[in-house]
Amino acid sequence: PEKTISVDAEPYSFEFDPETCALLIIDMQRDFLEPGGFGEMLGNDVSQLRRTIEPNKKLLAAWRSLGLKVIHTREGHRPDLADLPPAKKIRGRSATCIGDAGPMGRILVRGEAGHDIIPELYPLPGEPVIDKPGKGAFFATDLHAILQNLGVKQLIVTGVTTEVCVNTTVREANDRGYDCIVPEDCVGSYFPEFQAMGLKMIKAQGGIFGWVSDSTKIIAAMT
Ligand code: C5J
Repeated sequence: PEKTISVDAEPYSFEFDPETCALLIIDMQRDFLEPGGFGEMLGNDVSQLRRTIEPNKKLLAAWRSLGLKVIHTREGHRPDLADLPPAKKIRGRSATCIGDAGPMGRILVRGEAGHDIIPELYPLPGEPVIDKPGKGAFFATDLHAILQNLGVKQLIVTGVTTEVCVNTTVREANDRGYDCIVPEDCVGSYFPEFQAMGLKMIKAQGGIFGWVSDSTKIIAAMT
């Protein structure tokens, strides 16, 4: 039986049926979040991302306790790098790029320690993990097929980074017909101004790509 829950959100309340709403956690990988990882090696302040761990943990625990659908993504490439576009590889003209040896194994290569999801949010058996080569989680993956097969119509999108992989995924999802709500305490950027604008872009113009809220409001509405 359908059950509609209403969450306080911007630009207006988000209505959803938990049975057809999945929690989609984007790229909470060790290389982006952990001290000593690739992100920090590039000079980024990982604390800007680490503040999202605790809220994500709470939301994930609430979602799991109700037996609802959870999907995780990881950004990365095949060990032979055959799926790495040259345009992505040469980006930044950095001495160290994707596929090179990094502090936690080869950078953004599947199977390496740094590519894996942080232990705090580690997927449970049965929770799909989408390995994506791009920013958006729909590009060159089976995410859309999995969501269709599960009967999912709406998504709670969390993870990192707000302006890159979260924003791209929300835009891709909305074009494919999914409603997306983004809890701002569960998404992070290395750059505070991009965090603010990345969220503003989603909810502008009457919610052009989706809704913005907070995990405490979503959890409160569920219980
Ligand atoms: C993600 C990135 N996950 N910023 N990647 O946002 O390169």
